[in-house]
Amino acid sequence: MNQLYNSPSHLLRPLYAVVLTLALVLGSGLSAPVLAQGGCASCEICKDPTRIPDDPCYGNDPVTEVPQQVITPRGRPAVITPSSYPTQGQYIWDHGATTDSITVGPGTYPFTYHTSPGCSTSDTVTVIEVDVVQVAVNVFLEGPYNPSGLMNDDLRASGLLSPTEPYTALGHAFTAHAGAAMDPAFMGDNTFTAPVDWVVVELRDPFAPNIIIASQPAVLRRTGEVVGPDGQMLLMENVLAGQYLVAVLHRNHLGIMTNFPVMMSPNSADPVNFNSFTTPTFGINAQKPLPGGQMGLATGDANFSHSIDAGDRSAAWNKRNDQGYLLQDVNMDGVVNAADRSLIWNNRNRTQQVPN
Ligand SMILES: [Ca+2]
Ligand SMILES: [Ca+2]
Repeated sequence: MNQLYNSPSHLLRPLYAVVLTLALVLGSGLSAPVLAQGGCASCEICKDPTRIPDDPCYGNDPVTEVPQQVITPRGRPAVITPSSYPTQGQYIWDHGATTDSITVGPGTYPFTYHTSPGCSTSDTVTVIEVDVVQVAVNVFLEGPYNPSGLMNDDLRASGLLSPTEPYTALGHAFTAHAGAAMDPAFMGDNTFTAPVDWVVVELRDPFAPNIIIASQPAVLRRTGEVVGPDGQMLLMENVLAGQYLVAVLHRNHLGIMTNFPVMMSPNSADPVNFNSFTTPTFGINAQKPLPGGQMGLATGDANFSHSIDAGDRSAAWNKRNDQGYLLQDVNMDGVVNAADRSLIWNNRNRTQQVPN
């Protein structure tokens, strides 16, 4: 008994006592599993010290993290890869797979994650198919446009770029992915493909251009390429293959829309190059010529009202010298100053040509 009381790990004492009592009460026939799992000596192996650092015996359950629901384009299997702690266990899926990662179609997939000695935890993933179409759009923003042919990414480089889409907070309603967050690896891209800002992409009815079929947040790269928040090809959800008008909106530039229907399907999309002066756009004088023969969205809508007027100049004046991710920073360099007010003045009286 002296040895036990002198143990440096005095936290173990009560559990040893429980184990000893259980062993005496249950006898040899039932005791083995309880003894194997009941003490800290074993559950220490299973518990996750980074999550429950103060609990000396969190329990026998390993921790797994997996999305409850995975949405996949129709006809394309989803790859499901749970993460787990500790990592040296084994996945056993109810449908028979024993690999960590599974590639499956729509359905419900329960699994159990086992670690030694006899610790396990269970969870379920549901895979749902949705109809998607690919969207391939290129567009430049006048504000951050650099005559080199790329847009500047000062907001990202200064750590000011919003990690989540800003449009829901501005009152814009999306049909999918409201509140989307940018993939951290994509946000860390500091090359010529780095993210510049969030945009809104809409698909509209070619016979009724004011009717929005789909609206999702997307991200603009320095090259002008519009991609999903994960940096991959933009997929618009709950849309059947067909022809749609394509619109791109931005929080402080005037949005733009094609003047022709664009064919798109789950596996392909006709590219829309808004940065080319040969691409017809809806309305009159919808874009601005930029240096180097490119076209771009006109900047200066400092209050997201879809027109540029005295209200924008006042907004920028009222925020002068403020730094941050701000509507009034219409050249998107991270600060509101005279350069922004000058751009707003130059584009005064312009109105967005995308129909309401
Ligand atoms: Ca405005
Ligand atoms: Ca600025």
